[in-house]
Amino acid sequence: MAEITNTIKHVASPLARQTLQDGALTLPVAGVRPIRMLPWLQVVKIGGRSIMDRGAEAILPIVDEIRKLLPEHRLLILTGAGIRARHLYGVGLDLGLPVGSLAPLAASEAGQNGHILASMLAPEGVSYVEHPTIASQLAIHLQAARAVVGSGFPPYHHHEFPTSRIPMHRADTGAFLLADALGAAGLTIVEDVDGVYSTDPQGADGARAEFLPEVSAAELAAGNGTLPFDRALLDVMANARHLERVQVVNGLVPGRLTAALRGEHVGTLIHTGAAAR
Ligand code: GWN
Ligand code: ATP
Repeated sequence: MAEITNTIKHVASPLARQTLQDGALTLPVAGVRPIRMLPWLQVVKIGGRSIMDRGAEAILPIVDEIRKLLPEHRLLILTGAGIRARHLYGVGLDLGLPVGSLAPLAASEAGQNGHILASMLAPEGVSYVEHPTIASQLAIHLQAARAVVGSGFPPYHHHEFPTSRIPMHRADTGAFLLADALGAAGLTIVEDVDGVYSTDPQGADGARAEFLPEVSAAELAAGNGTLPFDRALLDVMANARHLERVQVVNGLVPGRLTAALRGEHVGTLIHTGAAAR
């Protein structure tokens, strides 16, 4: 309802008379927990380099596992970009392309992996859905099918942060942003290692890598070692609204994804900032 004050016409709103820059003023209105839009949804991120790039040897068993999972869960499966994006970064950086030009090019490789995975699951009624469809028509697609596949990359494009010359918001970050925004039941990140270790188990110091069955995003952020996912994911996890934890599992071991979706602890559980809220 409109009201007249000092000849200025205001629209009644709890935020009408204050700056949006002051967090203390907006907190009573903006600090409440958002609704869970798709509380029954399980989001699964499939590694581009760790799973898709291995071809049939890794993709066929995971397709078989997902096929068997469909009666139990409704899934949003998001793919990473893999080796083609790494080649693209190499060529693009050599030419001096800015990060905002590299981001959509790399994103399209994540999309290609999604198209491949969706084709393999097509007999089960699974399709690739485009970013705009994920944004506004996911619910109806998941009423028609038990699962859909999409690109894990967030569509930042030319708005990608210039913090690094390699796009910092890649498929792991994109998958978490979506899962948390949708209020999904969970996010499982599928890799080619059993979970998160103290150091890269496949790196030069691999022999002394210790497995971390459970860790917080804050603890990982405090270190500066390598991770099996985008470092930007830790910043996003710190501000999570719904997802209290994420599990990183080994997709090369049959049954791990199935167990994780059933709530079993079979990889590394990472606790987010939402757990403390
Ligand atoms: O092209 O594989 O969506 O779902 O980030 O933008 O670079 O686009 O620039 O709906 O909008 O290549 O064309 O491509 O992967 O992202 O898509 O086939 O505008 O369905 O047209 O936000 O798929 O693609 O790469 O995801 O990650 O046409 Mo692709 Mo991706 Mo398709 Mo999508 Mo980007 Mo669209 Mo988009 Mo672009
Ligand atoms: P994308 O989807 O972006 O293509 P991906 O998620 O499939 O990529 P990587 O980004 O290569 O794959 O991440 C997985 C790799 O990270 C593992 O194969 C492992 O060797 C490496 N890694 C680095 N640091 C760690 C760590 N601390 N713990 C576990 N693995 C690590």
